[in-house]
This record gives sequence, structure tokens and C-alpha cells, in this order.
Amino acid sequence: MYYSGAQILIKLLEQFGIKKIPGIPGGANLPIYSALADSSIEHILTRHEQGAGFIAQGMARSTGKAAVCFATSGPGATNLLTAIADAKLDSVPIIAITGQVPTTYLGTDAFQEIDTYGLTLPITKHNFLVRSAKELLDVIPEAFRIAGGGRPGPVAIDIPKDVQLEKIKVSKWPIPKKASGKKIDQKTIREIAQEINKAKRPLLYIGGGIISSGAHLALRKFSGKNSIPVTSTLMGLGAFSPQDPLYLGMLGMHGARYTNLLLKEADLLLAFGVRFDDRATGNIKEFCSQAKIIHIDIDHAEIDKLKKTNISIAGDIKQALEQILPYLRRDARRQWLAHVVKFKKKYPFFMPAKKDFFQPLNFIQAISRHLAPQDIITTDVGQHQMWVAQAYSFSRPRTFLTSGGLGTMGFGFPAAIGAALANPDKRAICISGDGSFLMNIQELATLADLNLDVAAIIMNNQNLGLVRQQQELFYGKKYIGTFFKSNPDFTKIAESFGIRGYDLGKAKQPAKMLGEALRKKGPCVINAPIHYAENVMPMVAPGAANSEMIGGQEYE
Ligand SMILES: Cc1ncc(C[n+]2csc(CCOP(=O)(O)OP(=O)(O)O)c2C)c(N)n1
Ligand SMILES: [Mg+2]
Repeated sequence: MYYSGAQILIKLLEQFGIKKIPGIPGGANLPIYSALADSSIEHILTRHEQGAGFIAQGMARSTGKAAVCFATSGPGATNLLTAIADAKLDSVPIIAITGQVPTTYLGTDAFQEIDTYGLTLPITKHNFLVRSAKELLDVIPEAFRIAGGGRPGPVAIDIPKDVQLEKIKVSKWPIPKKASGKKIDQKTIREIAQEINKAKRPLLYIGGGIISSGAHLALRKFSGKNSIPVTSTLMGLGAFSPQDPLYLGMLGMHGARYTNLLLKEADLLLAFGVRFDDRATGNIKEFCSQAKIIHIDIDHAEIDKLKKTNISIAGDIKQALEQILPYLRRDARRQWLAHVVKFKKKYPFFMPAKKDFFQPLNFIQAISRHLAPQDIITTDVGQHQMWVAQAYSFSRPRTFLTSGGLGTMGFGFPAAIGAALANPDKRAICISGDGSFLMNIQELATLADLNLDVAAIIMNNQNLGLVRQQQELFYGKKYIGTFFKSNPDFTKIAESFGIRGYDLGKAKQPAKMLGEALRKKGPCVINAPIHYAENVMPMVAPGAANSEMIGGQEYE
């Protein structure tokens, strides 16, 4: 049978289990769209390509499976870049497929020509510029293998229009390739177990790698057997149960005081599925300066990148945990855990008095009371993101989707749409800021089309709050560019898209209104007034050691 390049692409995407593709068509990818029209794959028409990229991310982050998005050449491709870069920094498997001008026009500054290959080179795990229809038979399986295998990440595939139209005879279709896992050295496994058994004050520092490799249950067994306390990065939230007495919460810039101080006490740091990001470690020289360091990560480039390790494994964390487990001594570690309890009491994370509903931490907890453990929370970037990380109890992996590495405002709302698309049995809630929500607000139209169970809650402080906070604390209260003189009426905006809008600031009983809004099925937007002067505390100043925290000692 003869197939065009576009038909080959779509047929392969079907074979790889792709059911939904967000994107926007244009001149350079019309053959792909024409083939898509004949396929069982559902197209999700977004209103901006960045929205498509983040919807794909929402699908991929919530399921762990690679997701695809489409854009045309030129502006379509450049609009996707932020979402691709974001996926790179948080190791998210998305495959961005762009149309390109015909190969004979490449390099001529043709209409809507941009060097997508060059632009995506530094922000992808791998990228392709496809030169013939035949190449697609290799490139597409390879893209799935690369995006999902090892340390996951984004792949970009640029397909010129003539390649999309080229017809070739296909007699044999490729079969999906599996990423082959490397065997872990057994001597190192035993050495690690020995170090843990011998340590007096071991501490687990876990991150997104635990979630990517599906190691959360193995981790619970592992820490439980030897009674090792666990602290998590922002990306690791949900991997460990907050109800477990071994849990120390999030470390780093906005972690609890006891968490950051206990890290200084550790004599052995088990850095599992983490990358020693500065938001987690603070001043890296001072980070766990007393401790031996064991680092396990799938990506060998992360080992010894920022912190010299004593023992390391570049390999799959789930396999490593399972293989170390039999050698671990069962230990109650009474002394060390008594010390942990003492620190939790002495340097607590203060919660404010319950009476103020709009105090940010209280408000997050009020939201959580209306939701179930399997519900998916996304955030944008700012104070609201940190308040969610501090006050929401995530107990399951892939229930907290947030832009950790790139810190991209505008991530949360389309990511929530993606999460809802990929998980029809769960609800998705985006907790956003008034600044961030405006950055992809056009996707309200996409949500209205889809009528999904997605709620967007805007913590509205009339400010770019997290930046305002830094100006207050570190720039002598010289406020510039952070106050919004004009903000729209978010409820009216929602209504104009045909979506329910609620303004808790206008409600006599805001708690009741929140409950009503979240109980109803279908999309809604909820505006919540937050006092502009609220700050995220405690805080480690950028560049300072984690032990030098400011604020968060008490609430009036
Ligand atoms: C695309 C983008 N531009 C700028 C920034 C820098 N930045 C970080 S947090 C923040 C403020 C976000 O404001 P808002 O969404 O209202 O959240 P708040 O901090 O007020 O809760 C800004 C501007 C960013 N992270 N992303
Ligand atoms: Mg704000």
C-alpha cells in the first residue's frame, strides 16, 4: 500500500497509543491535519500553541506516558518553545511535531520559515528534521523510545511539507522499541546497604525521579524497613505519604525550619532521583556538609554535577531500591527518630489561626477538604504555588503537576486541561495566581469546547506576588512592575466563555460558595481575594544556606 508521509505519521501515532493531540493547524502542517481527519485520534484545538504544549504536558505528567502536540512552522513552532523547554527541565516526555516549509525552500527565509531544529536543539532531549517520508518509519518509534526511556524528556520532530506529501510504499510497519535498562552493579548495591546500616543519622532526599520511575511504593518499603526520614523536593511531592511519621515535608527555599535544620544533622544523605537544584539545596557548599552522599539517578550527567558523591549509581531508582532492600537491616532508629521529633517540636511549621478564611495556607486547606486524594492539582508559578506545596497534603504520585525547573507562569491552566483529558475519572484543579492565569487565559475557550471537569482557582493578590515579596525583603521595598493597576473581573471573563464564574470576595459565606462551586460538575473559575502583603514563609534568601531561614516563626 502507498502512504503519504503525513499518513505514515498518523498511523504510527495511532499504533503508539496516542488518542488525543492538542494543536493548531497552519499552512505548513495541513497535510498532517488532513491525515488526522481520517484517524481515530481526537484533535484538541487550542487557542495558542503554548496551550497545546502544556496540555500535552498535563497528559504526560499525569500518566507518565508520552503525549504529542502539533504546531505549524514559524510562529506556531516558536509559540511551542516555552512548553518544550519546560518539559526538558522537569523531564517530561512530550513529542512536539511541527510542520516546516518544503525542503527545497529550507534556508531561504521563506514565508513562516524558522530554524525549528536549531531553536529546539538546546531545549530537547533529542530533535529531528525529517528529510524523507521513509525516515518517518524510524524517526517516530525512535522519538517514543527517547522521550519515555531513561530520564524522560521532550523530543521535537520537524517535518517539511513535501515530506508530509511524499508517497511511498510501506510493506512492513515498525514495532515499538523498548528502552533497554542497564544492569546495576551488585557490589555497589551491597556497599550502599552497608553504609546505610552503619549510619547513625541517615536521611532520604527524594525528587521527581521517584515518580518518573514508579518507585513510590518501593521507597515506602525501603524507608520503613530501616526507619529513614524522608524529605522531598517540589517535584517529589506525592511520592511519600505526608501521614507517615518518617515524613519531613519539603526541603529548601520554602521548606519547614525543622526540615532544613535536620539536613544539617544527617551523617548520610541518600539523594534518590534528585538533581541538587539550588531551590532545594540553598548554598550547595553548606548543604549536608556533615554527611556522606549516596546519589542514585537515571541520568549519569547528574552524578557529581553539583555535589561530589561518595557512592553513586546511574540507573533506575526503582530497581536500585528493590535490590538494596534485602541487604538493609530492620532498624527502629529510636535515637535518631527521637531527635527528629524534638526538631519538629522545636522548629515547627506554623499554621495560622483558623479564623481567617483567605489567609493563603488556610485557603489551600479549605480547598483540599473538598477534594479526594486522587484528584489532580496543577499550579502556576508564584506565591500560590509555594503555598500549595506547603499546605496541601499530596499522598499519591502524579497528583501534583507544577512547573518546577523552568518555573513557567501560564503552565497550570492548560496542564489541568491535559490532566483532565487523560484522566476522565478524576477531576483537575488549577490553583493559579492573577498574573499567571492571564498568561494562558485564552484556553478558557478550549475548556469550554471540551466541557471537562476542570476548576481554575485564582488566588488574586493584585500583584506578581512572589516578585513583590523579593522586592520587599531584598530590594528595600522598592516596588516596581509588580502591582496590577488593572485586573479583569475573572468571573465575567469566565462567563463570557460560557463557563461558571464565582467571586468568593463578593460572597457572604465564601466557604460555602467554594464548596458549591467545587461540588458541581463541569468547568468553573473561582476568584479568591488574597491580601497583597501575605508572604511565603519561612524563606531561604537566594544564595544563602538552607539553615539561614527567615520568617515563619509565628503568626499574629
Ligand atoms: C513566564 C514567566 N515570566 C516571569 C516570571 C517571574 N515570576 C516568577 S513568580 C512571578 C509572579 C507570579 O504572579 P502570580 O501569578 O499573580 O502569582 P503570585 O506570586 O501573586 O501568587 C513572576 C513574574 C516567571 N516565573 N514566568
Ligand atoms: Mg498574584
